[in-house]
Parts: sequence; structure tokens; C-alpha cells
Amino acid sequence: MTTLSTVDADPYTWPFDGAIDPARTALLLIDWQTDFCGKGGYVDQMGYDLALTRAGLEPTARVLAAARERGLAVFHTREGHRPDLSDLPANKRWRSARVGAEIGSDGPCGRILVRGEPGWEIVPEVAPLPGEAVIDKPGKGAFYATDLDLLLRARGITHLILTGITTDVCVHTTMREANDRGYECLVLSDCTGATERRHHEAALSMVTMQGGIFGAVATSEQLLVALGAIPAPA
Ligand code: C5J
Repeated sequence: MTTLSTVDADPYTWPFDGAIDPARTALLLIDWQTDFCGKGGYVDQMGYDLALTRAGLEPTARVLAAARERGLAVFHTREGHRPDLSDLPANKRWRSARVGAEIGSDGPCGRILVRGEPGWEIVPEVAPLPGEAVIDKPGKGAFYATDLDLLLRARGITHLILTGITTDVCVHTTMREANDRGYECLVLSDCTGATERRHHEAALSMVTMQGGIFGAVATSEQLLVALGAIPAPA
């Protein structure tokens, strides 16, 4: 069935090519892990305010439910390293040690940012369902050293809706990578969060410059209105 739904986004009505096509659109949930938004995780160990990185959880859960209902593909990502840390660049480890949260060291949620540890798990509010793709990534961008691009192209996905943490780091890097690969991107402002509010705001503002240099920005409500206009799959 043809759909004519669009999102009233900034700086243009999204998507650029006319309408949301659920068959070609995926929802990305980036790094909703305890290490980034849970007590005792990496971000907490660094001393940041968890309220900022947790702020987007509830709206993201609402968008996730709507996306599942409407048949959009759902992709989750997790940042983390192998237990032997062989995929951890020395400078990344060194920098994390400088701020008191060395990647690979023991913390209240197990070894920080190590695959398989409690802190590395996705939080229950937006946990993957069986059958949803989960991408494990060693870096900030979800395309670097992963098969995300292959999986998206194999499913015919051309449009991405981004949520996750943190806005200025992993969400932004992934959006930039996706944009360079030709994906039409929309980031949901209230479904993201950063360790500092001003960085969250700056990151969203950067997306909208130059006519939407990396895509467009909307709220979860604006997307939900658009998705509500799409007939549910039979
Ligand atoms: C960071 C991320 N901030 N998921 N990772 O180190 O944004």
C-alpha cells in the first residue's frame, strides 16, 4: 500500500523523497546500554549526570513500540570490546583511564565496556526482541568494523531514524557515516541525550545547518504523528 506520511522535521519535511516507506525505513537504537545510562556504568563512573543520558529512554520506548507495530526494521547497537581487549585502541584505553573509568577495568557493573558484562547490556526499557538485529561495534560509528551496511542494504533499507546515546558521540558519528553512504537520516531530538546538555544541543543544531547537512531533526511526537498515519501491516 502506498503511504503519504511525512514528518514535520527541521530543516525540511522528512524524508526528502516524499513519504515514509515502512519497508525501506529502519529505526536505529544506538548504545542504550547500562554503561551509558545506568547506575555504576561507564558514564556514571566518569561522574556525569545520568539524568541527561537517560532522558530519551521513555520517548524511545514509545517510538520503538510504534515502529514494531508498523513493521519498520529495528536495529540495536552496542559499543564494547572483546574480553581480551584486542580491539581496543591504546589511546581509547588511555583516555578512559585518565577520567577514572578505564575500559576493561572492573566496576560496579562488571568490566567497563566489555562484551558480555552486565554494564554492556542494553537496558530493559528498549531491549531487543528475538529477530531484531544487534550490532556490536568497537568504535563510535555503527558502520565502522561492523556489518550494519550489509544488513541494511540486504533488507532494502534506504532511510534511517536515529535514537540513542550519546547525541554528540555515537549518534552523531553514526549519522555522519550513514549520510555519507546515501542513507536519508532523521534524528529524534528527545530520543537522544549527551553527557552535557550544551553538546546535545550543539550536535542537533549541526545536523540542521546548510539545509540539513546530515539529514533532519524531529521530536518523537512528530514522528509518532506521521507513523500514526501509516496503515498497520496486515
Ligand atoms: C561514548 C557513545 N560517548 N555511545 N559512546 O563514548 O556515545
